[in-house]
Amino acid sequence: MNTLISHTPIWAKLKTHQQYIAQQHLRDLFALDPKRFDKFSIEAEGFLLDYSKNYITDETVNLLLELANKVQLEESINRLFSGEKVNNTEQRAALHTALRNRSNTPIKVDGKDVMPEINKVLVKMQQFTEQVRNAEWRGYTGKPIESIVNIGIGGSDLGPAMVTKALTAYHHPRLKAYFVSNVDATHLSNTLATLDPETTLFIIASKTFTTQETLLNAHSARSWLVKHLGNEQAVAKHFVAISTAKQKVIEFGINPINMFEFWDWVGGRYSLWSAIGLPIAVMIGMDKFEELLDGAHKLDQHFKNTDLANNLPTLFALLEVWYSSFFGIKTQAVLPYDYSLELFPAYLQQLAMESLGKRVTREGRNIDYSTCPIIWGSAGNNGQHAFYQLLHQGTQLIPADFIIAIDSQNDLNGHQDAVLSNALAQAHALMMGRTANETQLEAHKLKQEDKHLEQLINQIPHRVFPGDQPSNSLVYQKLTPSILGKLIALYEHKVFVESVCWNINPFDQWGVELGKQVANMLLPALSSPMDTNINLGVDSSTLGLLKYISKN
Ligand code: G6Q
Repeated sequence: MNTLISHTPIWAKLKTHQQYIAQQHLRDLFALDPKRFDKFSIEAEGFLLDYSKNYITDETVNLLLELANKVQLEESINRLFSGEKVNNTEQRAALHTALRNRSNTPIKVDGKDVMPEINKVLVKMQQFTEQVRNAEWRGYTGKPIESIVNIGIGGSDLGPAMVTKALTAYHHPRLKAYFVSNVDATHLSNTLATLDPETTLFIIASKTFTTQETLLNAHSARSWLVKHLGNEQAVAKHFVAISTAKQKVIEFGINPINMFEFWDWVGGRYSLWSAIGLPIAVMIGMDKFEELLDGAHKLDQHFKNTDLANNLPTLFALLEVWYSSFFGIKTQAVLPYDYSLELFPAYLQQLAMESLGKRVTREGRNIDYSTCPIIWGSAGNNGQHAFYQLLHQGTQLIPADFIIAIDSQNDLNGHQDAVLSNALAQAHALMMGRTANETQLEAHKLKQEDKHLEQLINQIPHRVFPGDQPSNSLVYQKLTPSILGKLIALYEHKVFVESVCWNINPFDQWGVELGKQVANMLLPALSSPMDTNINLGVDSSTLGLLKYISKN
């Protein structure tokens, strides 16, 4: 598109509409329309999405859908699914949907159907996971594997770590999973300190097999293993690799037989559906891993085949575009009221912020509207006793996603009702707030209970809650592999829809590449005594820090 979307009539209409709607309080919108919940909630694919607590009316939704049509969202969805090179800066397809294409219909990249290769790797994963789980795969000294250590970072860590944790209820009873990502030796050392080398299996997960953090951790893990088991040959029984770079895996010393392949059309943060999901599959079994894929596939079908007005990812995304580009929000909270999803906000941070944290269009033009807000959050109840204060009485507009499981993975008397009442109470209180009048009434009530009136009256300004914080509530029955697959796919497609509205490429990550490049440039200056006259071409602050650290 040559014209920036912000210079089109539909954008102007949304801007004008925003000025009108921003003057309403959310509680007034509810007072005006008692059918708001019925109107602005939908049930699909095992979810109830209640988006009624947002700054929207029928007109808003219609205008946002007009925007989606203007940017030709449906055409873009088709391009994504059909294997077109939608990652235009790297000339690659983005086919995470093919990895979970359970219908097995052919999907072509450069004229070649990718499904046979995908299925081949799935079969290899199945054989391997069964061997490990059934204790047929044994360590060098003949003992069954008990600990799985995934060594990877970014996309090769966050997705598998989040899913593995979320599905703890499905873990094999003999196996424990660990995820080592940080290059600070403390991460690996603390993990290894608890492990027995004879029963530990390392999964080295790196798409490129060049990532500094992962390779250093992998080499150190290898030395630890060889030192304890006394023979290089032990590596074959304790190391497997997941990568697109076969030669580099061989150079590391892992036999390609123990390598699980994936392809350059799988983006790091979209890769948990590929062999990168191996630690998940080992922990929960291949049948459950396939249920995760099945769930995601069902959500893919929903996204592809449902009209935009009833399309979960599309509605979700349009709301965020609305807040980010028209209300100028800077941050968005993700609040799972499902402890199993403890790592979901961190996972989502990468998915959204690495995909949408961009400032030029697909064609490389500077954009003049806000894109991705900062995504943050933590498991619901914990957050209430920490940062929710700012949501209730701080100065910023912060939309929130409440992600709510009706049933917990575990059943202890009274616990789940407490979780649910807190979730609903918070969404309600954030939206309604409490006015000065209501606070005063409460003060008088408290006075009758013999509280000190003067103090209560002085507290009124502090006890007023403006409310008017919008939120979505996404409710499901229980976190099964299938529901989790759907949830992740829902957010993946949400990110995609936003990228289409903003006309940015969500599948590259030049910011990550820059970090890798500069760190590699500075590394030699730290690993040997520093020549004080060295010209690294860095600013005086960085040079000063380098010299100080090198000296000490
Ligand atoms: C993800 C990013 C990035 C990547 C890591 C690890 O989309 O590209 O987070 O996953 O940098 O890269 P490797 O898998 O190549 O080690």
